[in-house]
Parts: sequence; structure tokens; C-alpha cells
Amino acid sequence: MNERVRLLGAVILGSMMSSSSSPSAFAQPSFVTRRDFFVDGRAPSAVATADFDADGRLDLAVTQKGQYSAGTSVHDQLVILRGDPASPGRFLTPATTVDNLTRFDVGAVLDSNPVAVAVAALDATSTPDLICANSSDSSITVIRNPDPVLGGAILTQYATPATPQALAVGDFNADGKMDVAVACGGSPGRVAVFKGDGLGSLVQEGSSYNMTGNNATGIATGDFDQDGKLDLAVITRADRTLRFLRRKANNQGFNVIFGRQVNPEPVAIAAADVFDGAQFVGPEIFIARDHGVDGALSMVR
Ligand SMILES: [Ca+2]
Ligand SMILES: [Ca+2]
Ligand SMILES: [Ca+2]
Ligand SMILES: [Ca+2]
Repeated sequence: MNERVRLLGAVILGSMMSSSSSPSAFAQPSFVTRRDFFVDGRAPSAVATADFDADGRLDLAVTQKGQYSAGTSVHDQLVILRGDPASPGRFLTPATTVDNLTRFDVGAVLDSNPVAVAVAALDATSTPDLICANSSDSSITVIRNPDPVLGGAILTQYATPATPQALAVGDFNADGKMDVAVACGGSPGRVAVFKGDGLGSLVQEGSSYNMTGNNATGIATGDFDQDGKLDLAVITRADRTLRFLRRKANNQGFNVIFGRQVNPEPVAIAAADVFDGAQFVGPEIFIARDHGVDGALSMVR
């Protein structure tokens, strides 16, 4: 997960830079204070942030891989850490067992292995919704309107064509309703796109897209060709390739286009419009490469 953490840092850095007048005017942040938040013995695997309890403070949604063993009832879970109203920058300790307030079962099996989480507004309510990718369950779980104070979340599962590895959200068909794209591993790797209906339900848009190489490990979205339609950028680890799913002009799905080789192995991807100016129109793509080789973070234009 170190690569993903670094990637997240790059995107945050990017958003901060884009708000300054120019990259050269950007002041280097310092991260001198480290705080650890204990979320019990399960390994955290992915994190997203939103204000789920509408108190004006950002909260954390964290997926956890259970230390599952036969005969136990310790599920893989998603947990919400509420921002502590009494102590800015800190988070309240969530429940230790499923309470459907701060802790949710995801996936259909105990060992569903959640590996990615994303926030999106999937219905008409103001409460943010969550999408969790369960790699051992070949599913995504939508957690609608998780309210860590009052409860009442609605969990719905959708099957994916292979083992999901990463998520991207956006209004890909430009109908005003948020959609979800899922990068899946397996052989061959696939990308499935689910259309949102604006009421909280998803339905897969057409067939999934064959990524040829094994294991689509990362996905990001942006209008990379600047035609006004959101596209997808996908990395496949086995053949070390960046591919684009370019939204078709008729808005009926995507065309898969080879992007470039990425060496060494790409492990995570993000896109953000970091740099402005004539040379830098549109979003940049950041790819974390296998740190066992050179620990590099690449930017692709
Ligand atoms: Ca909050
Ligand atoms: Ca909602
Ligand atoms: Ca849509
Ligand atoms: Ca486009």
C-alpha cells in the first residue's frame, strides 16, 4: 500500500498546487506530525474521505482485510472513523464489531478481501455514498447514505466480471448521474462500467472491456483527449501497459486504446489537473511504479 499512499499524496499535492498561481509559487508542505489511529487488528487496505455525519468535519472510510480463519466470524469490513468534534485532526474510535453505524460487512463471504473504496453521490440525498471493491468476492458493495450517528445505510452488492482491484467514479455517460468504473484482475484483466440511475442503483453498461494483459491494477478518470467526455486510464501490471478507454463520440461506451508501456511495473494510478498553462491542458496522469526497482512516481502527459 505504500505506493498507493504515495500516489494519494501526489494527488493531494496536485490539488494544492493547482490552487496556487503557478507551480513555482507553491510552498512545500511539511508533514511533521504523525498520528496513528487504531482500527483494531484487521489490516487497512484502502481509504476515502467525506463528511458522512454532516458535522462539517471530514471523516474517513477505511476498508479492512480481516485476519480471517476458519471458524471465526471476523469479516472483512469497511469502517468509518468520524472526525472528532472535540479534537480537530483526530478521529473517534469506531465500534469493534459490526454496528451498521461505523462498521459494515462488505462482500458475501467472510473473507471478501476489500481492496478499494470510493466516495460518490449515487442518489439524491446529501449524504455521501460509498463503493467498496471486494476482490475475493468478485463484487462491489454500494453503501448508500452511511450515517455513523443514526445508522440506516443501505448495502447493495453487484457482481463484477473478475476480481476487482480499483475504482473510479464519474459521470461517464454525461446524464447527470454518477457512474462507477471497476478495474478487475484475472486473465485477461477487464474493466466494467456501471451506470448510476441517480436513485442509488447501478447497472452494468454493455460488456466489460478486455485489457489483454493480466490484472488491471489501477484506474483513473479524466477527459484526457479534451473532447468534453470523461475517459478512463487503466494500468495492467503484467504487460506493464497504460491503456485508455476513450469515451465514444456517440456516448455508447468506450474504445480501448493503447497508451504506452510503463516500466517497471505500474502498481497504482491517479489523474488530476495539476499544471495549468498552454503546455499543460487537461489532466495529468500519475503512475506509481514498482518501488522494488526504483521507487519511481511517473507523470504521463
Ligand atoms: Ca464528519
Ligand atoms: Ca447519498
Ligand atoms: Ca452517468
Ligand atoms: Ca474524452
